[in-house]
Amino acid sequence: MKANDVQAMENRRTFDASGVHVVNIMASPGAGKTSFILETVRRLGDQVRMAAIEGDLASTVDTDKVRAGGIPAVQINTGGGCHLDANQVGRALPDLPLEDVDLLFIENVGNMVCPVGFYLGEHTRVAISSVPEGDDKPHKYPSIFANVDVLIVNKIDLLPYLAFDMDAFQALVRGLNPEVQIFAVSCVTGEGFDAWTAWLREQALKG
Ligand SMILES: Nc1nc2c(ncn2[C@@H]2O[C@H](COP(=O)(O)OP(=O)(O)OP(=O)(O)O)[C@@H](O)[C@H]2O)c(=O)[nH]1
Ligand SMILES: [Mg+2]
Ligand SMILES: [Zn+2]
Repeated sequence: MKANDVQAMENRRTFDASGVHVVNIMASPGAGKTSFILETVRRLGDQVRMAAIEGDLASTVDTDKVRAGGIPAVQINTGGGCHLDANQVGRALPDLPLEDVDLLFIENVGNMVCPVGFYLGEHTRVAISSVPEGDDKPHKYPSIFANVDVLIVNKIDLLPYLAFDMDAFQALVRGLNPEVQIFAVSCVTGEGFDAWTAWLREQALKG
C-alpha cells in the first residue's frame, strides 16, 4: 500500500503539471460506468477536452466504446487483478495526450470492494450505484460509500419497476458520508445529467 501511495502522488504531480482534473469511477460490474462516461462526453464534449483510462481484467471492449464516443482512451488489462493500482495508471499515462486534456476519467475494474483502497492520484472519487442493485448496498459495502466525493445513483428510469426506496438509500449514504454529493441519473433518458455536468465542469475548469 505504501508503494502504491508513492506512485499515486507521482501520478498526481503529472496530472497537476498538465492541468488535468482526474475522476476515478468505481462501481460494481454493469452499474453503468462506461455508459455514464459516454453520456457525460456527449454533453460536455464541446466545452471540455476529455480522455479515459479503462480498467478491465481482459478485452478492449470499453476502450473501443469510449473511443467511438470521440475521446482518446487507453486500456489497462489487469489479467485477473480486481482493482487498478497507481503503477498501472502511471504506465498508461505516456499513451495519453495529457497536455491536450482537461478531464481524465479512470474507469476502475468492476468491483465494489477493493478499488476504493487504492489511491491512483485522482482529484475526484466517484461511486456509481445503480437502482437494480438494491437500496441495501450501503449496509453491505460501506467503505466505497464512505470514501468518495460523489455518488451517482444510476438507472433511475427503472425505478417504476423496482422496489427501491430512494430516500432511505440516500439517508443511509449520508449517514456514512455527510459531505458526499449525490446525483440521481439515467444514462438512457439523460435525466439528472444537467446537474452532474454543471458540477463536473466547474471542477474540471478549476484544474
Ligand atoms: N435502463 C438503463 N440501463 C442502463 C443505464 N446505464 C447503463 N445501462 C445498461 O447497463 C448495462 C451495463 O452498462 P455499462 O455502462 O457497460 O456498465 P459498466 O459499469 O461500465 O460495466 P463493466 O465495465 O462491465 O463493469 C448496459 O446494458 C447498459 O446499456 C441506465 O441509466 N438505465
Ligand atoms: Mg465499463
Ligand atoms: Zn482488488
